[in-house]
Order: sequence, then structure tokens, then C-alpha cells
Amino acid sequence: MLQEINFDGIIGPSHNYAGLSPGNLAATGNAGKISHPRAAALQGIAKMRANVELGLAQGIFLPLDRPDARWLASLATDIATAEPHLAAQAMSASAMWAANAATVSPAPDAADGRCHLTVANLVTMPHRSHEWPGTLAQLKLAFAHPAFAVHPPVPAPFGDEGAANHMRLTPAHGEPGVEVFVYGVSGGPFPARQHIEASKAIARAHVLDPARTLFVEQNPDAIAAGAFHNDVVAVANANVLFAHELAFKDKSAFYAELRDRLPEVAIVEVPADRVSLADAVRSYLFNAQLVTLPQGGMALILPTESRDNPRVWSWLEEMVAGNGPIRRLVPVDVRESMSNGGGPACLRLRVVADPATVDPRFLVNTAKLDRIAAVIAAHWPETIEPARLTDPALIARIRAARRALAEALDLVGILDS
Ligand code: SUG
Repeated sequence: MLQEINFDGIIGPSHNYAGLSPGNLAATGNAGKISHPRAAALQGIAKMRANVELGLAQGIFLPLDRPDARWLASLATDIATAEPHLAAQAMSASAMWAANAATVSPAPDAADGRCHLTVANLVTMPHRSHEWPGTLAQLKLAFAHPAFAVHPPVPAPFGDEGAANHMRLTPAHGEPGVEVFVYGVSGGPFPARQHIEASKAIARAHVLDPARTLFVEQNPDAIAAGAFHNDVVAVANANVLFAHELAFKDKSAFYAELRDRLPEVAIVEVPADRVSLADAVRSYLFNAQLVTLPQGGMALILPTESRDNPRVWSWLEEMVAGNGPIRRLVPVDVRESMSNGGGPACLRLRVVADPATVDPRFLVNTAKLDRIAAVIAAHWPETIEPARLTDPALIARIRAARRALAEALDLVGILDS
């Protein structure tokens, strides 16, 4: 049976704050701080465990090999001699944000009845531009079953940041849906990372029905306010769209098209006079996992930063007290990831599929999460100080930690990718 599976990126042992993403205000604001990779990864595991306990299907992706020696070699350097900015880009644990791993179109939307995944090229940010080969290797392994079609990245220079700029609305996960690709237009103070050419190429590759595929421009004001991905200002699940009033450039046209394609759509909009764009970006209330609970009703799995913001929390409490589709708020602590601009939704990639068709090594239950947590507790560095980022002892530890995890999960085959 088709169901939604959330694949979280396990937060890698090189997690650090290098301030690599202009336009991502948390990341640039926290540049140079000491990071806590072990606590970070355990926060990610706790989020997954809580979701499993809610009855949701859960999967994982492994951290990539860092430093990325192959990428540095392609730049004719290595970690011992690279200039500091290249060294930091090679060390990034940014693959943890699995919402940027790929764009996924579930089988009911595709003309050939397969679930399509296109790995994101992430070309806009140098530190993320070398993620895709390692990510693609894992996607090919996890989704090797003929029920899936795994595609290579869209070529540069067309920027693609994956599912973070893609929403699917549908009466039910297993039924055909409307796929919404949100793109940005360059010209503002920060880069527009998702290009319409990339989104259209993906829609073609995924053999989507043009009548049920929408291309919607993100509001340039939202990008300028720090919404470097659409999932910082909007999230969809089943027939519900939860969005900030200022998320889209022409929201009336978008909402009208959506209502035309999916009359049962429920749009829950947060007004700008209750929650400003600045508060939305600071609190990440939209970077929530909007999930359908097995017992019915929807929950928002959101960062504790949303609860800590009185304007955001009071709006959310009013919302769940009303008669809308979202019935429950579940705050989770992912502070280490949040400090780099990655909330609960950034950390996961949604795949609608029959779990029996997924390589079981990429699926988890609480017992397996306990095993992963034990590996993290034993091997992940406790802290990383920016000045020590390329310390050979630290690098050896980071590599050994990833190897220990791959061994524990019977996935040593991915170590070289
Ligand atoms: O691409 N941060 C990531 C955060 C990605 C969040 N994902 C979604 N919104 N789906 C980014 O900006 C910061 C790394 C650093 O600065 O060290 C970083 O890459």
C-alpha cells in the first residue's frame, strides 16, 4: 500500500557553523560559533523517534563523506592545503537537510505509474553543489526497485534545490495530486536558488500531467526576508496548504488555479499582521512537518522556536482551537540544525511509496534508532570549533564515525560514494 515515508538525513559528524549560505539568516548569523555535532545528531534521532511513536513511517539517509576529497581534487587541492573557504565548503554536513536531496513525484501523478526522484543539483551554494553524487548513490540504492525511477540532476546553470520548493496537494496520498513547483526570480538582495527552467525539466522528466502541474513564483519579498526556500513560508500535506500570506508573488492566481484543480483544497493562511515575515523566518513555523496521523487529523511537527515566539504561538493555538484540519501542535528541539537554518521539514524528504519496495536498510523503527543513537553517542565529536575544522585528528574522527554508522547499518557499500 502507498504511504508517506519521511526520510531524514542523519546529522553528520562534521556539522559546523561556517556561515556558508547568504540569504539564510540563521546560518550567516551563527557563523563562527562552536557546533555540537553529537547533540545535533541526537536531536535529529529524537525527532525521528517521536514521529515513529506517532505511528509514521520513517527512513534515513546517511551523512556524506566529509571532507569531500574528490571535490577538492577536482579543484586541484586537498584538505591540508585548501584555502579556508574551500576547506569549509568541503567539510559541510549540509546533506542533513534531506528536503534538498531530491524532488519526488509519487507514482499516481506520473504517466508511467512509477515514483520519480530527481536528485537536486544545489548549484547555487558551492558547499552544497557537491552533495548530489553521494546523494544519488544512496537514492539509487534505497529506491532500486522498478517501482521507482531515479534521475540525474538537472544540468547547471539551472538551480534546483529539490523538495524544499515543491508541494503536492491531493485528496489522499495514494491518489493523483496537483504538483506545485515554486521558483524564485533573481534580482533581490539574496540568490533565488530555484530556477523555473529546472522545475519544468523535472516536471517533464517525471512525466507529470501538465493539467495538474503548477509553476508558482515565490514572493521576492519573502526571499529578501530570509525565506531562501519555499518551505520556510509554506508547507502542504494531502488537501491542506499551510502558508504565509506573503509566500507567493500572485497568491490569488495561484489559489484560484489550485481550487480549480482540487476543489477540496483547504488553505490555511497566516496573516502578515499576526505573524510578520521576519517572525516566520525566525520561528520557522512553516518549516514544520504537516502530517496525517494514523488515527486521523493532521499535526504540525514544528521547531520549539515557534513555541518560544509569543506572536507565532498564540496564532497557532487559536488555529488548532478552531475547526480547521490541523488539530495538533508537536514542538521538537532541533536547535543545532535550526542554527544553520534547517528546521524539522528541512531534515526530511517525503516519499509516497509502498515501504516493501524500499531497501529495508534505509527504513527505521525505534530499535534501529536506538542502535544509531548508540553509534552517534560513541563516535560523533562533541564540539567543533571553527579554528579546528581541518585538524587532521578531527577529520580522522569524522571519517571513522561515518564508517561506524555505515557498518552498523550494513551500508558499507556507500562509503566510497
Ligand atoms: O541550504 N544551511 C542550509 C539549510 C537548508 C534548509 N533546508 C530547507 N529549507 N529545506 C542551506 O542554506 C548552512 C551551512 C553553513 O553555513 O555552515 C546551510 O547550508
